[in-house]
Amino acid sequence: MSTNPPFPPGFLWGAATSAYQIEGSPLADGAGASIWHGFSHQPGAVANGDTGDRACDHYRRADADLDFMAELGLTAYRFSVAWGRVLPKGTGRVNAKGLDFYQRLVDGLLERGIQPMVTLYHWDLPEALEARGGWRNPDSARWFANYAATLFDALDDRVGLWVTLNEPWVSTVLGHLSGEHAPGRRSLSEPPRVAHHQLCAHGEAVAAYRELGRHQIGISLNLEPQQPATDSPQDREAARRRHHFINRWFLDPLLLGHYPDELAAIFGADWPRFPPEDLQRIQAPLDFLGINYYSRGLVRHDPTELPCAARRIAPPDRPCTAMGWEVYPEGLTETLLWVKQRYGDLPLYITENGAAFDDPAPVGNQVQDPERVDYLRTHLVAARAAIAQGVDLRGYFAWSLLDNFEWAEGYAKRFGLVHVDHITQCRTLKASARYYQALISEGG
Ligand code: IFM
Repeated sequence: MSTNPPFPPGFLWGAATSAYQIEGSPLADGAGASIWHGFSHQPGAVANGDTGDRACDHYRRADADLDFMAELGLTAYRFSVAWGRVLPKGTGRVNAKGLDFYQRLVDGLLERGIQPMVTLYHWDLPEALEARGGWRNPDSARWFANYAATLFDALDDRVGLWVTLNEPWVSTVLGHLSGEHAPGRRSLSEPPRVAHHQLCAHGEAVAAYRELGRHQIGISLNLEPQQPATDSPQDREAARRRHHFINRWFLDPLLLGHYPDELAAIFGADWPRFPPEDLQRIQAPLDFLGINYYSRGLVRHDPTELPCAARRIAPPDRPCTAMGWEVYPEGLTETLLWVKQRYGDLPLYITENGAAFDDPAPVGNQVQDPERVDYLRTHLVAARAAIAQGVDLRGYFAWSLLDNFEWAEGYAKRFGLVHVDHITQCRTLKASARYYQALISEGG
């Protein structure tokens, strides 16, 4: 039995989702298409040819899903807004019907005593903006801040927690370097600018929030400790490079006001000189930091794997999820402590943590997913260990509420607490949902 103290009073017990992954009906009620709509319709872009056209049909079943959240006893729910539902062209005219969907969602949460945490951008840039250069265009910062202001105006009277961007590292690297995600670009020179413009967009949105908003705003980043696969100096160096690339690329400018010098070495001639006034905007004080934690990186030196010459490998003889990611709960404690030690005492939320497993089909209204129960349990123990060592952790959001559209993997990978039959749309609470429900009811 653990001797760590319990979770602090007011700790948020949440689950998270994102718009394109669950909503379906991507063009309904006047919404403008997103880059993920276009990308997923390209042959071969997504496993099995899956698209978000139906997803979990949440756009039409939100009320029923709200009831599931209430049944689980969630005290918070993190969802994202589809930019193109609110501004079909990305800028300009507001689509009242799209905005209304989120108004009703927020009201439905509050009626059930669930606090909304709203993410403004979870990778679904309007296609109309991609046609204008997307995140490669420096104007994207202004586009985003105007969109953010529309939502602050409409919802800040009821929304207490805002997240500007979700995992900008992923949308930069998978979207513009490896091409595995929308908009499917493969370039070594674009990512530094794409990342910088997303950071400027974040900074401008925070500035807009300080004028218009009354609550709290932060950003969610994917973080993972990087460890060498062997003791060789080459692998140790590779792990260090990957650490700068993944963990410091966004955090250093956000919290220290400059990029790590190592990035210039990693990107070489592709690393631009950025205006100092941009870095000032990016460093706008945050109310909290959201951490998305899944695994660690076990790293091998590999000169073919650019830009870091480092490859993440699947560890032999260690449990892995269906994504091939090692189950490594101690990395969550390490990550939380590293953030505290390097960047100081910022309030933190775990805005995503969870695992895909090949769950069995429901039998008699039950889905047995013991590996996910264990994953949640061990990661919550790891979170509690960090709290015991002084980390100001304010909440935990399981990824994900529902089995959903796992980007390039389509529907094959299931992360949900709630099983979704993607043909009938029938929902079934998994054993992990029951576990989480019991845990919440006992205050953790
Ligand atoms: O499904 C994603 C989510 O959209 C962002 N964070 C990681 C999850 C699992 O891959």
